[in-house]
Amino acid sequence: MGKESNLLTHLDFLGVSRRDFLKFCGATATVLGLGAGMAGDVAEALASPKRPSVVWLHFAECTGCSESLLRTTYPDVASIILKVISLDYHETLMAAAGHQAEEMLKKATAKKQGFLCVCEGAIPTKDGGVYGKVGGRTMLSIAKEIVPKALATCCVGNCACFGGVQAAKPNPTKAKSVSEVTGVKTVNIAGCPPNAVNIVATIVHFLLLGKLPATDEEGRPLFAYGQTIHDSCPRRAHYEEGNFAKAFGDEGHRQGWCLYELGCKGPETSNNCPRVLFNQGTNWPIGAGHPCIGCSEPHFWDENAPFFKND
Ligand code: FSX
Ligand code: SF4
Ligand code: F3S
Repeated sequence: MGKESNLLTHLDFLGVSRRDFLKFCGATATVLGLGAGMAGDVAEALASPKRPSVVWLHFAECTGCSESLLRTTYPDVASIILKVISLDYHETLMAAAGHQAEEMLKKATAKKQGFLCVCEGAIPTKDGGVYGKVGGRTMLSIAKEIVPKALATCCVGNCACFGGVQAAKPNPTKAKSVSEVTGVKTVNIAGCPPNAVNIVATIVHFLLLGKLPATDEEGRPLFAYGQTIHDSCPRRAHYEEGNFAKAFGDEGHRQGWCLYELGCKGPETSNNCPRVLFNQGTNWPIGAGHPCIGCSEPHFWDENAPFFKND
């Protein structure tokens, strides 16, 4: 507990309360299926000075995945990620720029204890990758250099996992997933964007147990993607009873009936949205009356379009 107490004192100093931190650890343990009683173990894993650093690489994307992480305000995940997990390199969040940033990437990837690589975005491959560059280097060459050196790589968002919107037809830059480009098997936190809870839980799983979580055949962690949206949708009873909204804004839609006939892809989409919700547990797409578009499935932009039926 010594390390943990030091960490808690440090967090108090940084403005993250002890209560919030332990609540965060309990919530993360619960999402991982470990039980809230493991909160102390999660806290200890995060406090360990031996934990590997986390290097977050940006490729071609809308940065919605980082936004999803940072918009979680209770507990303040951003503070926890930045100040506890030690995100040693994140182009959007770090203060360093230019040569100083390049130096930080070199240092973070050369640490003795190794590093966990988190990738956001797909990688343009056409014409030697010239359609995506960071600091004058192609994303293609950065991915090929850094990803194979990592202890493990976690893809955040549909773009990094499967190509996402960048790879949608006609895919003018021939964008590909991190795994296709590097040949490295990645853990895929799918979604456009994915839920911050699942991103954090996967990173914590690695720091706590020294390995990435078990996955399905698409590389998605089973703790989050082991069930379909339809399996735990609160509108499921309406589906079973044949109560379907027929048009946006009609009586059935206003009464919270099933959105299947408006194009809902919940039955063939694996994700835990109905159980963990978004924005600090406020709501989720179907809760707001929007059909699931299947954003955690490979190639959903092409395969699930049109997203709505409203005739
Ligand atoms: Fe892709 Fe992430 Fe969609 Fe955007 O950066 S998964 S376009 S929400 O944000 O990569
Ligand atoms: Fe299934 Fe979608 Fe209907 Fe929910 S709204 S019960 S996920 S079809
Ligand atoms: Fe995406 Fe469907 Fe969840 S669209 S956010 S998987 S409800």
